[in-house]
Amino acid sequence: MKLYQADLSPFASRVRIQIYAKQLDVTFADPPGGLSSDEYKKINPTGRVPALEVDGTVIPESTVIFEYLEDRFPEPSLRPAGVLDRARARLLARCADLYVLPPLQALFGQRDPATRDAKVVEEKLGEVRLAYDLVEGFLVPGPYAVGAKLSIADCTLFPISFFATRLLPLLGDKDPLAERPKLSAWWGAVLEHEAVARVNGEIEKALQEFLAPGN
Ligand SMILES: N[C@@H](CCC(=O)N[C@@H](CS)C(=O)NCC(=O)O)C(=O)O
Repeated sequence: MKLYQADLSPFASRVRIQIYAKQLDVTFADPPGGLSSDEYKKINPTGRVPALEVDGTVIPESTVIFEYLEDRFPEPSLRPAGVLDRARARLLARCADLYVLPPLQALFGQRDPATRDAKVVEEKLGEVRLAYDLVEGFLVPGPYAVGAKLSIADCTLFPISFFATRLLPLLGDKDPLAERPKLSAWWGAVLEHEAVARVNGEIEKALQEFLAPGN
């Protein structure tokens, strides 16, 4: 199997955590011609990463890839044991995608003080705070997001929260995890997981390269 991906992508990062946690034999590739290029769209019509190539078939969309890998390689399982906990894990992942990530992406576009729009920053910071209040409320006693095992909730929330913890202080706001007790405890625990720690290092390195002068 081959995963078209980018280390900085929160969508690709959730799948890398899963691949490392399950110790799957997957090679990683940059999208040929770049994201959204005609060349890459011939392989993956969405032009986005991640996309998983399996025996000549390409599966786009991180959540679809995640579920495919769970179905095909059930052990070790990243699905909580009970059906209610599975719903809780999917709910947290969905909250992260639907409510935390969009305002964060808008804020990422505001990182340069020279072109920053204070009104947009204030509005989007408010949306991020509300979204993390939701997540804090839905977190289940850990150490992971839903109980004692890594799940789609951790894999989705971790890379998104990496950006939140970096970006909000840059914009003069508080780290949104530090001021929420359940999220703060979760962050400390999830970073101890080997697969998460590995992806943490990969995103950090990719971010430094992205932010390097002249890039
Ligand atoms: N819903 C998609 C989103 C993937 C996505 O937007 N990835 C970004 C990188 S973080 C991308 O490939 N963007 C390319 C573009 O917008 O041209 C998923 O979950 O995989």
